[in-house]
Amino acid sequence: MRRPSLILATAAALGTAAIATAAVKPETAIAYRQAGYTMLGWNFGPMAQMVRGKTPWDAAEFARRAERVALIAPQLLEGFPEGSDTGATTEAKPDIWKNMDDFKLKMDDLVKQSKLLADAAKSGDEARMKEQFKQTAGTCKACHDKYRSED
Ligand code: ASC
Repeated sequence: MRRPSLILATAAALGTAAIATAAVKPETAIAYRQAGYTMLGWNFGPMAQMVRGKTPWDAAEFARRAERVALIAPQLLEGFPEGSDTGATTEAKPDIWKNMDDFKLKMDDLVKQSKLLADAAKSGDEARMKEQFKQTAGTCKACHDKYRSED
């Protein structure tokens, strides 16, 4: 096999498609994505505290949490299957499903910036980590502003 990476990529794409098309109850998808965002926030919060100087800077702790964020972010999109705009209490606006291409672009921004955050964290360069944290938080905010109904 001359192109193992292509074969792996194809297998991964098919796997994702299979997961996305499997019948999932709306309430199950809502619970899944809320769990994902809870875990994202669990890790993002302490990083924000460090960036804002509310807790002491700890590069190793920041890196550990950045790695987690980069792993969680790519798992969120599949928590928004068609029909999961209702079925349980959710802050996800119906606009998500009316603008799914745009929503996917915003989710992709989060995935990319989270990856860059984990990369920056490996460098140990504090200024770079803080700047990349702000870039990543900006992608959270961009999506929330448009697609999350917050009280
Ligand atoms: C957080 C958190 C978010 C984002 C967002 C960034 O720590 O819980 O939802 O950062 O506030 O603007």
